[in-house]
Amino acid sequence: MKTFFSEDHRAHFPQAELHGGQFVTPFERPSRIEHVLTRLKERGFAAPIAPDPADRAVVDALHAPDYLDFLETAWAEWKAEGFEGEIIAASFPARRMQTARPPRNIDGKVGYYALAAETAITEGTWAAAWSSMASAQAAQRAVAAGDRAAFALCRPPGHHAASDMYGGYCFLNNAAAVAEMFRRDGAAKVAVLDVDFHHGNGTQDIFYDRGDVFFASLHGAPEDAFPYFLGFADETGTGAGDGATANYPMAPGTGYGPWSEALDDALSRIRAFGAEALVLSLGVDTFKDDPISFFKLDSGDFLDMGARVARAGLPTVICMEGGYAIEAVGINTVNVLEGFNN
Ligand code: Q9C
Ligand code: ZN
Repeated sequence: MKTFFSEDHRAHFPQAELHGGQFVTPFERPSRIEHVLTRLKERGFAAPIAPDPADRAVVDALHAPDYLDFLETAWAEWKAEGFEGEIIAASFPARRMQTARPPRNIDGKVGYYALAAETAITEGTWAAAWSSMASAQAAQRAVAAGDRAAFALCRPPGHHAASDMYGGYCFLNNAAAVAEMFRRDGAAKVAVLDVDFHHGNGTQDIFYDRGDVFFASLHGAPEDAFPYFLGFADETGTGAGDGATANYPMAPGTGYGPWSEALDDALSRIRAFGAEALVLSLGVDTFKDDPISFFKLDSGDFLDMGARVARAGLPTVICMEGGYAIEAVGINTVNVLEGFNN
């Protein structure tokens, strides 16, 4: 299995994450990736391939033009306003406020486009997010050209990014772009399976009214876990997308027994849907020692996870999402790939 990866992820290295009322070093940090690269090498995977630039048309199909403009220009506007720190959202359009028009002021714009305040934007965020998108797209092209599967070592992650919102460490929705590319290449139906600990609200939102892309997510129940306001079991899609969304919210302490039952159910739904290609949003923050999550998967469980996903028998692009138990992120991620391969 080829890995696609861009060193440009390093341009995004915020110093601040708002966590528990303090600014801490972000959980989503560049070193996460080093552990994956090291483990890939140890386990005999081929050297990562630097991706060609991303196709802008695919990104334009998923994200709103004003949102993309905002991401590209936010840092310059923030500096021009005289702000000294990193970009952190502080004012949100909450209940019964206006959501139709983005403010002119950059502080207002930031709140308009943010879905949460933990995620900082910095000078290099756009370049890094664009490179992450490029890795995802390159992995899709490898699979479209005949590879059984490919791994996009994306950073920053993407699944919380909606058409016009960033947050949860995500800016551009890499997995959604891969699904869209499979459709453009002629697959009538595509599935996105999101096994990150957190609900893939962005991906769900992008495809919620579409009948050509099935979205399934296994995650910490919204009552207890970020993003809190989406990912309930009764969200099943709308319009042409009615029945093409499946959510599996699970309680604190959930281990691999019940988790893998949900996985099998999601995979059988994907089979019944008739998907011709699969995008795996792979977060390994389901690991028992993850610092911000509450599932109890062991490292060995990730091998079995990969094997079960492979049994779907579909051309598959695996996109890196979350995972914050820094030392174990490499082992757990590569275990999924090895379980898939064997
Ligand atoms: N301060 C992904 O796994 N909540 N995003 C932060 C700790 C946001 C996770 C809680 C978690 C976002 C891609
Ligand atoms: Zn996550």
